[in-house]
Amino acid sequence: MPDLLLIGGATPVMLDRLSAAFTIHRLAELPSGWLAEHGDTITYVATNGHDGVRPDIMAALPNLKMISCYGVGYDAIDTDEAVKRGIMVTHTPNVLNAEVATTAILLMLACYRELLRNDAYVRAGKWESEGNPPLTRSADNQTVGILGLGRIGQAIADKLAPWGTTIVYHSRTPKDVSYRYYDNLTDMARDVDTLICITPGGPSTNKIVNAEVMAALGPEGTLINVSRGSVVDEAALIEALQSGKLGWAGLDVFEAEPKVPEALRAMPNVVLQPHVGSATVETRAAMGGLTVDNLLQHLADGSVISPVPECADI
Ligand code: NAP
Ligand code: 8YV
Repeated sequence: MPDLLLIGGATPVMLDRLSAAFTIHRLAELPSGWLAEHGDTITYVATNGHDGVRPDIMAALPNLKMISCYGVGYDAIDTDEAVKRGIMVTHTPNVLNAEVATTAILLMLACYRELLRNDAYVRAGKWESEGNPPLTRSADNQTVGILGLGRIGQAIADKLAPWGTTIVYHSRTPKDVSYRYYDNLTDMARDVDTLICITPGGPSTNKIVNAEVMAALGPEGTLINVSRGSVVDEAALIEALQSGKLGWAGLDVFEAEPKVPEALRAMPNVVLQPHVGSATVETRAAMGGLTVDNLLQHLADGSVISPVPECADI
């Protein structure tokens, strides 16, 4: 059986299916020096969007044929190097669109309706002792700017329709949709109530949500980030929230996960989630299924189901 390097975890179902076709080597359990000695035996890698494949590991696998990523974002995998070496990279698009869209909207609604504040209010017995809490803002009939109107961005737009939301968007190229397109992110931020980030990570989006964009969003504005922590300038975000230049933030992703700055953890106008955009039993089962299907199909006939665009011609 071919040798597969498993980076990070896998569900029991994934492991059952993989172990029927591959000899699995778990990176976390390998003795030191194993890769230097036996790296040439590894032809397949299964990893995830967070761990990706470190450059030193990629370099230690001279006969690698394929990397299957459990997740749609693959910014932690060097696809230039993969293409150069003829290594196929696959990911899990579409099967998580609806779940991540729900997470984005969950964060938005929690900010608007002060879900955490009101929950704490009831738990602390303040409803009984102090009466009703202050009013919140309505999430209905807002203008929402989507940064990255791709597969998940469109699912967010679709799911926001019942809230009477006006959708606008920014990406590098306009899409074939009826929503207003902005070619400038700051201009869009100025015109919206909420900005939802759902682009890929990587160099082209690094800190594109900067101090200027947050100031344009303004004191009544809400920033939701379900993309990658690298997309938002976290230091600028903390400053904007502390100074009142930005009103609220709902965050699923952070610059140095799982580390979350104490300043963010202390703020009442911030809702925090531990990168769980796709983390339901149902959606993770679908992601795991596609991750394994790609590997088994490649093993059977050299083809795959969902290559990353850079590897489509390999
Ligand atoms: P997608 O279909 O490829 O959509 C990405 C969108 O971002 C496209 O509209 C693209 O349009 C735009 N974009 C790319 N680079 C940009 C740039 N430099 N500036 C502005 N817009 C840019 O991807 P998807 O399937 O929707 O997934 C998007 C990302 O969500 C993933 O890559 C991942 O990082 C993140 N994600 C997070 C979670 C979570 O758990 N929080 C779960 C799943 C995915 P143009 O090419 O025209 O710019
Ligand atoms: C996963 C994600 O949590 O798909 C992505 O890009 O960020 C999430 O769905 C991640 O890939 C698992 O590590």
